[in-house]
Amino acid sequence: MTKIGRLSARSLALLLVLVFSPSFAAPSQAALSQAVTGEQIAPGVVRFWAGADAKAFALPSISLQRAFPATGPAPAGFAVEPMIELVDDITGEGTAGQRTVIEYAPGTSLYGTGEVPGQLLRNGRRNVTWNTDAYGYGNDAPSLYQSHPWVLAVRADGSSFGVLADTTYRVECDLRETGRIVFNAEGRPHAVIVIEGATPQDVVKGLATLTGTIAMPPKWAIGYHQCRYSYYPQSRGLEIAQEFRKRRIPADVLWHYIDYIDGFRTFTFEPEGFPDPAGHNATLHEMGFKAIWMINPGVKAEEGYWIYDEGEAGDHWVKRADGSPYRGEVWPGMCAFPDFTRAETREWWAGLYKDFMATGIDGVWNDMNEPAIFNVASKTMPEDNLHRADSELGGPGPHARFHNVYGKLMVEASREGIMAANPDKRPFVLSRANFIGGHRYAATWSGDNVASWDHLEWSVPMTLNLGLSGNPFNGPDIGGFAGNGDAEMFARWMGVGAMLPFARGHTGKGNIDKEPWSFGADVEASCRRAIERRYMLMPFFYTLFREASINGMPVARPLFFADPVDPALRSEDDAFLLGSDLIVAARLTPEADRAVVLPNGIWNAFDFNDGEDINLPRLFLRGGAIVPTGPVTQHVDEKPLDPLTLLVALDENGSAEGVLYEDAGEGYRYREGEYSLRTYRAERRGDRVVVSLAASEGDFATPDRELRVRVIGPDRREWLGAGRDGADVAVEMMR
Ligand code: MIG
Repeated sequence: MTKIGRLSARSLALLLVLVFSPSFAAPSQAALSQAVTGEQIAPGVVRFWAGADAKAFALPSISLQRAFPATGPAPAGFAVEPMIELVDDITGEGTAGQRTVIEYAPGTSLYGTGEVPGQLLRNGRRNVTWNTDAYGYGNDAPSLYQSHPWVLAVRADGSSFGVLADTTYRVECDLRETGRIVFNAEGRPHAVIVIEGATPQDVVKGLATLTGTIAMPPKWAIGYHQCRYSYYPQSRGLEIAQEFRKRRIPADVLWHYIDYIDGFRTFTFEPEGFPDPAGHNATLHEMGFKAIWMINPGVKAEEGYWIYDEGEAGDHWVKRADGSPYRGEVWPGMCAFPDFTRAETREWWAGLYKDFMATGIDGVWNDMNEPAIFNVASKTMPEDNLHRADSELGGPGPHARFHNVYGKLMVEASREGIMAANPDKRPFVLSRANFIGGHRYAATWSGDNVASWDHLEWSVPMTLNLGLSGNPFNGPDIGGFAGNGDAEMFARWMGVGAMLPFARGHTGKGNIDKEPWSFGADVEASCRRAIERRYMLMPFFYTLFREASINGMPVARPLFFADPVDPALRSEDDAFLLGSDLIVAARLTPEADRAVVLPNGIWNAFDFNDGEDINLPRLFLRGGAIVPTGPVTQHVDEKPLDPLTLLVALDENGSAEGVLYEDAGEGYRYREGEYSLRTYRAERRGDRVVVSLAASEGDFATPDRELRVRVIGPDRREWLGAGRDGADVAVEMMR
């Protein structure tokens, strides 16, 4: 590895400068810099260090799902050779850190970097990992709510690599200079993990082997969610739920936010507006709705409030640097903050969910967990606050080290608590703050966006880049959180939002109503069609979530996944793939209809008899694909999947294939084999297409049901057939 020699010369020079500079004081971070070393930790995955001393001095990883001991030396000729140096001043303000530079060849496109505003392609951009309450963020906001020090690079030839700066400290991820990826990380030395792959898909899967995958969510969580800040009192929420059923707009979940909380004392209910949460939840359940309620981390510092008293007695709070109590202001006034870096505190917090969930709550939303603090310039707690972290998190340290994982550790605790409270159910947690790897505990929404055309456009690339950063279950506030927007914007937002992995309408306090019917009959019709599409595609969505849970492939994928060599797809922001078979070409601008760039190969336009609706995305099915769909239902459990309708597009050889995954949609019996994974295959034989069940696995009893086949050809030509699922179905193709 030639660059190592060059590197050590650099570090040596740096060391000499530092040794002879008058401000040099031992121990120096830079003095730890030696020749870069690499060790393989998985096939195609190499972990680099600034040298043996740096490795010895590094903190344990909080990104990875387990330790990943070295399996051998870096393979000879490994394509990526990072230059890593430890420096005593990474910020220009005297903070020690580590600089990593990775050079890349012309024609390389950069993605990932987690939750970032603006376009998909990240070449030329800069962001800083520092979880931030970023209400109404702009395109130049360096830091949003979550942190993913991770870049995915796709070379001109379609081969790919990814780089993870494996540190929880603040990292400037600087992609402004052509040809160089630069990570400027504060804090102690850290590993730089490089994943090399033949395709970007390989690298994303490689990231999932390191950081884990999402667990299979409850099926209802993939339905449509309705939210607002706030539906108050509880009867208002019920009215909203009833309105969905009355208007025949499918929905699965109604959300409850901070205004249900008694004086914002977390885990309490305000008795006037919410006198009977259990009864309220039961009524929602009768209507086929699930209920999600919000829990915030800040605990009102008030003697006599039992959670505060317990936290005091158990010594659970984050402290100031000098060990005195830290208090910060949030909704309840002055608050204490659980120190989630301690297992003991996480267990305590998890236990608080037992009685809360017993009121019939189905899922939990953790908000404000950057943690957001009011009335301070930094918007968060002092960086020198003390966390008494357990040794597996590297032991005690300053907030600067744990800030970016505060939300992640909180949702880990929340998830544990919910699972303990409802051991037979799959947990659902939504979190505003998180860190790379935290997708194992919580889904994401893209924070307090704005009801503007810009933010509508960013909805797609933000979702895609999060997916490329290992976090597949996410989506924007449909309709925009800040401000009102207008009817056309809302309709188009619903059109695309209903096709994103997490689909929730939401808006902030004081805004106009933003339910699907709030903008008049035409927009209501568009919203109904958009959400009906999601429910017709539910068998497909569910199958894609299963894939994400197994190998980390995102549900929504960038268009370039269809052809990583085609430069025309590298910066496509409006269109994306669901799985690998369906293109969603969204309409994200007022009036004008942008041209859709389609990948090479066969992509057949189709719709659900809703193609005239200008607010809905256009859909294209890949030649060679079979996509499972079902009837419109008002919620996911309303009725069994019958009939099953397969959308079939033939490839150039006249064949197609696709899978359908099913299970109970809840619980864990699928892990004991109670699932159904069916592979369908279509073959053209003369003027007929025969669709057969080619393989079937698992013990889940699918209904004895009708199978409909819709063969979708070029130029919107279609041929229909029907039979029974399990038997061959022949479709006559008239010429
Ligand atoms: O500062 O719970 O991002 O989605 O509706 C407001 C009320 C606090 C911020 C969240 C937003 C939520 C709101 N919360």
